[in-house]
Amino acid sequence: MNVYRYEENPVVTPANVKPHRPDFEVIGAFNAGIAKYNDEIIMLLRVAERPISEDPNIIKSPVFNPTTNELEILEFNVNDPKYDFSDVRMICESGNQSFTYLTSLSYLRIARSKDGHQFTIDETPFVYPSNELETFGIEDPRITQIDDTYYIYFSAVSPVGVGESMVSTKDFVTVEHHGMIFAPENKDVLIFPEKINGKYYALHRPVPKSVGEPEIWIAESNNLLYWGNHKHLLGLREGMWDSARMGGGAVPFKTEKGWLELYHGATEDHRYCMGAVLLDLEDPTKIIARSNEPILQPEADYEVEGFFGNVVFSCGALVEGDVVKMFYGVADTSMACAELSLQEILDSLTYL
Ligand code: MAN
Repeated sequence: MNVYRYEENPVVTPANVKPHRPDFEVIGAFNAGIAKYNDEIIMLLRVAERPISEDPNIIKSPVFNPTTNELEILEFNVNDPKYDFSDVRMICESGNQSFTYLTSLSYLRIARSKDGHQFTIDETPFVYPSNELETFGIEDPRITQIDDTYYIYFSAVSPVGVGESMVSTKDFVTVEHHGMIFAPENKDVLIFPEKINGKYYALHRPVPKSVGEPEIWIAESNNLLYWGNHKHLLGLREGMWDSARMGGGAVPFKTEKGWLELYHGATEDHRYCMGAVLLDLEDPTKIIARSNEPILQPEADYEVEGFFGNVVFSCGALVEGDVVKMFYGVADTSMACAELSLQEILDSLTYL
């Protein structure tokens, strides 16, 4: 697979983003949703910020309070045996794998570009936590354009779980909120850009607890808000690049051979790669072909090292003829872009 990584990579880094308040620092500008609006490429960044801590023994956790509309800053001592700080992304209770607090708060902010190489970043957040299901932040947006409306959906994180919420906009200025469309635990929703045989379709990734694995499902809807007829679509594969976790990545796009979905998979040691799956044009619940090898894996310095290294994670791509411009988050830190040939991706798949 020929992968052309932009010379400018990473195209956006935390240093390019001004914190939204003076006592905070930006630690991530990554996992961005992608759209074309007028003559611009909109990169809707997940910006992660944390309160600056003067004391290396104190970790501060920002939590949005929906009653006051303010952030509350909690403080933890790294020597407190009640808590486990071994995963930089979160604060867990000792002996418990699920997190109690996050070490940063994420919100969505717009970066704009004419050419996909040089971006300017808006001065203020675009979508910010605004309700009780978003108190720990909003993350990993995807954007599906249907006619003149852009549907933006993202992980909404709070103590009651991580679900997927949706807003929409026509101008990237005014936003309409539609509430939570997939209840916890669910992430990595991808809404197809058109109806197929009269129905909207979405990929989603529930995380079953008693039996089952975090795998990709597909659902249908008449109105984009209420989803049903859920089917299990794509499973983990032992010993392969997508053996431990997986989820949809970029919004699926139409090719002659089928709907192409660029999805992420990770191994037990949290190495995140991108691969592809081809779905039937007339019935996207049918799989035609799939990547046995990743089409993109963490190799460049900025992909291997960072806040959470060895991660390439795409939430959006633009397709122009044979060129797939895959924008992707690197190491939970910055944004990069790589160009791949659509034909090469299709040829690389293993047909079932
Ligand atoms: C995972 C990672 C983090 C994220 C939390 C909550 O641990 O994806 O980046 O903040 O989940 O969604």
